[in-house]
Amino acid sequence: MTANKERIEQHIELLGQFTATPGQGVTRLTYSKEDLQARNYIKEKMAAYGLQVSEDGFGNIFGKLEGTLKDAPSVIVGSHFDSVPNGGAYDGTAGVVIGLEVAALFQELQLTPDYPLEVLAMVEEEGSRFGGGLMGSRGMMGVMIEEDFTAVADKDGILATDAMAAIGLDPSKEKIRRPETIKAFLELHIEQGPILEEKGIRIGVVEAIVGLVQLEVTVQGRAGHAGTTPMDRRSDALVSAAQLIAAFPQLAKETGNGTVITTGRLQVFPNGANVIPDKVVFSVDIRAGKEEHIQHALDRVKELVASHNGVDGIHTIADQLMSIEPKELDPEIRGLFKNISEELAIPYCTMNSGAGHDAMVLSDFTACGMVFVPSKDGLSHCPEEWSDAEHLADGATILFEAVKRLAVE
Ligand code: HGY
Ligand code: MN
Ligand code: MN
Repeated sequence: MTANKERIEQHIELLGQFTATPGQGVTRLTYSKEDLQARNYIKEKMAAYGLQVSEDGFGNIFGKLEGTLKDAPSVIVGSHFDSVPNGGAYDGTAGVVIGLEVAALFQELQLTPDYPLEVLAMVEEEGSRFGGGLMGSRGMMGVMIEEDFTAVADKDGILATDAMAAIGLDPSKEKIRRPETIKAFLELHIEQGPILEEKGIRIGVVEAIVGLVQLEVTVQGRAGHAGTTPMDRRSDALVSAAQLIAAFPQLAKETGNGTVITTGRLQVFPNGANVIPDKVVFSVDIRAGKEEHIQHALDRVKELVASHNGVDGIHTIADQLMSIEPKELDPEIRGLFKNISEELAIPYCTMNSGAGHDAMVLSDFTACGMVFVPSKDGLSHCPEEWSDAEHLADGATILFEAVKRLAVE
């Protein structure tokens, strides 16, 4: 049985319309109007494919196809459905759509699994609204505790729990997913890099995912008049922040081993053209394949930030928002994906992921596997993000076969 390319393409296209920035990529922030539109679409399709639909206390969406075995753990297929600002239509969404496609294939074949199948659409993987990232998966697996969640707010001070209620979600619902209720978690994702396309290969079987640390650095200076304040009497927060950020690429290079450091978000206060910046807040995202390299780069970043503290009236703080160590994915599931690809004569290669994924969180609690499909020109986290529906259909067929072998005795 092969997946339905047209059905996949249609889901991607329709979900891509739920964006706050039409014509400028997909901006779908967690618990926003666009979240609600996508949520309703996903729930409607889950129901249409015969799944029992539910949402947890974070707003993660579950669609369950009961199995013949009572109270047996589920094989879960899914990903996230939030986005980065002005992102693409495939990051996360493709994995949710493939979950829907697997459910549709079970329905078409009137196939009842022995272990339940669940399709999962998770919230706030990107951290675009509430910072950190992997919130839906960390929440449901209890990695982020209740009181931390109730304190979570966006940059406008809107609490996550209030934002949930504003779109009709109930934060008091059950939050924790007990690990013993999960047999395996499978995630299809776009590669978000150039390797598969350059190799001319359709499927990547992911072996490991880099670890990452996210910091928020605050540089506190003193506001002043741009015209009347002599240069030697300034505590300019933006000059200090700029010097720090400009030093990160060299730090990453010195750490080596593929270590990357990125500042993607920066806020200047009060942000007036004729005002010496009083305060700057910026993000630092550090990644590497080995924990020791992440730690080395993190130590160097913290040292550098601290070196500006107390100099010329500048004060600096580095807050750690989230960290997750590198993760190896389940060898048996990797082997399953390889065998199925060979049986179906679908060219594949093994590879590591430079992007973070919800599977990193779940892999501490259950067997996890990921399959990548090529990203055109290796682009992602931008409106140009695109993957071929043929490749997505290949991925769906592989995941469908894998679910059958994991869930049907
Ligand atoms: O940042 C990442 O790697 C993922 O897109 N959240
Ligand atoms: Mn992403
Ligand atoms: Mn993603």
